[in-house]
Amino acid sequence: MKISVIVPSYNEGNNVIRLAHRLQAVLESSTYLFEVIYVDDSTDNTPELLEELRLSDSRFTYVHRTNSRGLATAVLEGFRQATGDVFIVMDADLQHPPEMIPEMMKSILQGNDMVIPSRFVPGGKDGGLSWSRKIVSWTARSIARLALKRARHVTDPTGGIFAVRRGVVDGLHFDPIGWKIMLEILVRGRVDKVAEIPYTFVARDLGDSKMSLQEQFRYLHHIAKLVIGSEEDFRFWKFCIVGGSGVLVNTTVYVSLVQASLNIVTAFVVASIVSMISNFVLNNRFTWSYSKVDSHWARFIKFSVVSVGGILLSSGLVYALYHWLLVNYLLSGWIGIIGGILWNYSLNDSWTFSRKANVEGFLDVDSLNKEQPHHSSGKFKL
Ligand SMILES: Nc1nc2c(ncn2[C@@H]2O[C@H](COP(=O)(O)OP(=O)(O)OP(=O)(O)O)[C@@H](O)[C@H]2O)c(=O)[nH]1
Ligand SMILES: [Mg+2]
Repeated sequence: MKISVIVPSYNEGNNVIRLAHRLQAVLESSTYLFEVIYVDDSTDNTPELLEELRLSDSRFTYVHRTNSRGLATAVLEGFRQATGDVFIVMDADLQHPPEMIPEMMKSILQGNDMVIPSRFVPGGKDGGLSWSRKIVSWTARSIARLALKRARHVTDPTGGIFAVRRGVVDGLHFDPIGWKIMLEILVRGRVDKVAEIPYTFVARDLGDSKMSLQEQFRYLHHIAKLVIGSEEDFRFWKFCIVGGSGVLVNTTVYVSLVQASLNIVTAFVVASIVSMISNFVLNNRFTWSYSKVDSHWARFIKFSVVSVGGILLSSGLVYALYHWLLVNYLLSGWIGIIGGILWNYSLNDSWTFSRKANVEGFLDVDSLNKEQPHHSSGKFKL
C-alpha cells in the first residue's frame, strides 16, 4: 500500500523543509511506500527550497502553480498527480502533526473510507487558535453542521487534515470554492464509512497565516453551493421557501375575505385551508419532486394530518413553555414555530412523501445516515 501525502503551501519557506524532516522520520519508520507532493502557489523562495528537497530525496515532489491560487484546488491538483492508494492531506505549517499518519493508516486499513483527525472528540485538543479565531471556527463548524447533513456526523468537518482511499475521489468532479476541500469530499465523495481520531492542533510556529475575511465569505459561498447541489440538504430549504409562500397566500386570502365583509373566523379558516392546499401542491411538485409511493389523495390526507398535528403540537409547546416553565411569550412563540417546522418537515419527509424504493438514478439517501456517530470509538457509517 502506497501513501500519497498532499501538502498545499503558500509562502511557507520557513516550514516546508521542517515538515519534510518530520514526514521522513515518521514514514521511514513505517512499512508503507510513500510520496509527498507539495502543491505550491508561493511568491517567495518556497519553490527553490522544494526543488532542493526534490533533488535530495526523489520521494518528495512539488507542483508550482503560477496562474492559480486556493487551498482546495491545490489539493485537487495533488490528487491528480498522486500515484498512491491512500491520499493524506495536511497543512504545510506543522499545525497538523505528521506523527498522526500511522494511526490514520491503521483506521483506513480497518475499512474506513475517510479518516478525520478531530480536535473535538475525547482526547483531542484545540490549542492552536486564539479565542477570537476559536469563535470564528466554532461558527463556521456550526454553519456547516446545520446546513449539511453529512457534516453533522463529524465533529471537526472544517479542519484541513484527513485521509481518504483513492476510490473516494477517483474520477469524480469536485468544484470547491476556497479552502474546505474536506467538506467538499465529505459531501460529494464516495464516502460510506468515516472515522474520527483525536489529535492536538497546535499554534503556527513560523510564517504568516493566510486566513482572511475574504476567505470566510468564500466559505459561506461554498456551503451554499454544496447545499444547492445536494438533494437531501436542499430539500429542507425548499420546504421553508414553500412555507414562506404559504404565509403570503394565507394573508392575502384572509385580508381579501375580511374586506369582502366575511367574519374573521370564517375568513381565517378559509385562508388556512387555501394555504394548506397551496403548500401541498408546491411541496408535492417542488420539495419532494421524486416519485412517491402513495396516490395524490393519500398524500394530501397525510399532509393535512401532519399539518393539524403540527398546529396541536406547537400550540401545546407554547402553552407548556409559557404557563409551566414561565418562558417569555415571544420566545415561547418562536420555539413553538421551530417545533412545528421540524415536526412538519420530518413527518412529511419520512411519511407523507415516502419515496418509491430503488428508483433508478437516485441515491438512496434514506439508507444513509441511519447510524448515529459513535464517538467513543470515533467511528461511524454515514
Ligand atoms: N497551494 C496553496 N496553499 C495555500 C493557499 N492558501 C493557504 N495555503 C496553505 O494552506 C494551509 C493553511 O493555511 P494557514 O495560513 O495555515 O491557515 P490557518 O491554519 O487557518 O491559519 P493559522 O492558524 O494562522 O496558521 C497552509 O499550509 C498554507 O500554506 C493557497 O492559495 N494555495
Ligand atoms: Mg495554519
